[in-house]
Amino acid sequence: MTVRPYAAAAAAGTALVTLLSTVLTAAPAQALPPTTRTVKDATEPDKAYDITQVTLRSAPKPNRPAVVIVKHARGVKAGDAVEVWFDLDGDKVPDLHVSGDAFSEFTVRKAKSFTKDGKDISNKDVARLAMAGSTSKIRLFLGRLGQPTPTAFAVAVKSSTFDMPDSTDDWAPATKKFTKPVLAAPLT
Ligand SMILES: [Ca+2]
Ligand SMILES: [Ca+2]
Repeated sequence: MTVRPYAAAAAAGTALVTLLSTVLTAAPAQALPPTTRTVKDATEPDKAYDITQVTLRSAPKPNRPAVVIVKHARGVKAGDAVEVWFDLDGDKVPDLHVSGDAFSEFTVRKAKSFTKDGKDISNKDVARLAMAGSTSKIRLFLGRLGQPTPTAFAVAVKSSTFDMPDSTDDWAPATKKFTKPVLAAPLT
């Protein structure tokens, strides 16, 4: 009888191999997102808090965060603000909205669209925003969102400065548009 667990494991292993080969065979048609992606944004002196680059990076391990690095053309000043929307299911509609002001608190909310937020989930510690120097860094713990954990994410980033007209807002990659996705974490 002692062989049974091994037989079961072997059967499960065969099933996994079958599944993997199915996935791998299907891969060329639907390539997996990469683990990192960098989007350059135009240098625009007429923007209040100009974004010049956005980098998305997968979590290196399940307990580590995925990271979004936003580069700005100058150092952060009081009154600057950054907002990041995340698309977690590839439908190009925001699911999560992180917003923060320089030298102040940030807020994490579920999102329904670029203009409508849902529940405030700041206390779940799903995302953290830090604005320092000429960099805004967002760390993303997607495992804390509950099941199923998203397999990939894309971002839309907006920068602005208090008391400046909307026309000086900067968006990356473009107004209310998402980057292409990266994996939330490497597939193992
Ligand atoms: Ca820009
Ligand atoms: Ca979505």
